[in-house]
Amino acid sequence: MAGYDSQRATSMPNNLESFFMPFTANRQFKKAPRMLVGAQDMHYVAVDGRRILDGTAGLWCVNAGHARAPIVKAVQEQVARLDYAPNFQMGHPLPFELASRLATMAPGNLDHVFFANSGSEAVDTALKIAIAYHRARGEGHRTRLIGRERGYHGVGFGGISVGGISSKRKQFGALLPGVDHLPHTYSLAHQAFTRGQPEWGAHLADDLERLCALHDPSTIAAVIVEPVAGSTGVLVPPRGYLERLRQICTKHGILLIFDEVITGFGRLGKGFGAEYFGVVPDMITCAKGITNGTIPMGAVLLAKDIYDAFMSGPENVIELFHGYTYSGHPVACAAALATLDLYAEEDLFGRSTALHDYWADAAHSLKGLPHVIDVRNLGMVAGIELEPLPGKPTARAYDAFVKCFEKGVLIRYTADIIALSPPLIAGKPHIDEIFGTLGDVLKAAA
Ligand code: PXG
Repeated sequence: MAGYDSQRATSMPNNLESFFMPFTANRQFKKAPRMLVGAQDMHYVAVDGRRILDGTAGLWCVNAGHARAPIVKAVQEQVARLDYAPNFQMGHPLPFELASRLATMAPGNLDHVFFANSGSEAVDTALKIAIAYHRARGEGHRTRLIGRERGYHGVGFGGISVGGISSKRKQFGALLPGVDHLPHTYSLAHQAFTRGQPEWGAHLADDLERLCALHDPSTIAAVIVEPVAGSTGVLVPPRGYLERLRQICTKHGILLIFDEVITGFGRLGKGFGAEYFGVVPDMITCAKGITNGTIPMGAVLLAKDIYDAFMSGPENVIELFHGYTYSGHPVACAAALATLDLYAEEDLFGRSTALHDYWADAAHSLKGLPHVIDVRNLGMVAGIELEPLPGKPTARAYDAFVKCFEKGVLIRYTADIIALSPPLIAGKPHIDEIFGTLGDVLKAAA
């Protein structure tokens, strides 16, 4: 019988072979699978019935906690009312509603929104808009894109080209031409065990002046950075760094794009990192927490003057030849609107801000445990860097990840860095359990 088979959704599949899993060691996983079959609030349920405390909000996305009733209801009602409608030369009410809600939340004059379905699509959209914007203003020579070493901007060709993590680029050929990179902002020597923003490193933004001198600023369309680099292992921007990038971009007519796929929607206690840092970019890319991870969605928030630059020429001509079948999908919009309501009704950004100090204390309590060479934190994010096992990079962090999972806590690792970012509904007991379990695992592994 066609329909939803709950047995199928909650039992171990007979065949694990066909699914080519993303960003996964497929053979290793399939020998010892970690299978999740349910979730509620702060916990996952594994296939063997164990509850697993979610220390990572899924993949940095379930900011309001799992399976929240108002979001579930909104999705169910919308899919039954209007499952799909195109937004090409047509429309339905929800993306208009959602765009104006996001415009109200966004800092400065970022008051227009282009919808995509993921962070990767949001990034490629923003890069394309940057180049097309300059062209629309008669500056078609501005085509270069500047990213940053250790930056992560998803997996599209644009995103991996401006991205700066070698493992995510090297399998894929020559990438986009005309791209350069700023240095990353991390120094173990100068920043180890800093609480919050490091004092050292604002001068690294001046490298943008060097790239301007090298390429001529009139060839540069945009600079894209994550306000806090997440995926590479939680690099917190030095004090004054983002401000300086903003100044240099403004001076040279270069658009500044903040990739807020992780820092958006409360991760730092504000709607966007831009608000937290008090630096307004020209565009913000976001995804993940926009729908609490329930339905795929990404978005680009852009300044009014960027939108206005496209609104010239005959009114019957399409202004931007870009978009996705699912840009502004009705079910994703319903999920996003319910999510934004929930964030506001429960004051989740404010409530989690009240725990930022507690979170920082808990994270930094790991200092001194075996092989912990750095702890970094900001908002409801922490990175714990481990000394790599000689000749076996990533083994130590992977081992901690597996052991924590066995003990009922989900953590995330990249290289030898553990990244933690629980749902914003986390309370002190959850924070204690996350760091307590991780601490026990690190001690036992010594
Ligand atoms: N930009 C940033 C800053 C991201 O963090 C993307 C773009 C791409 O989003 P999509 O939705 O296309 O995946 C991301 C995604 C990790 C991890 O473990 C981080 C991401 C994805 C998966 C794992 O840190 N970030």
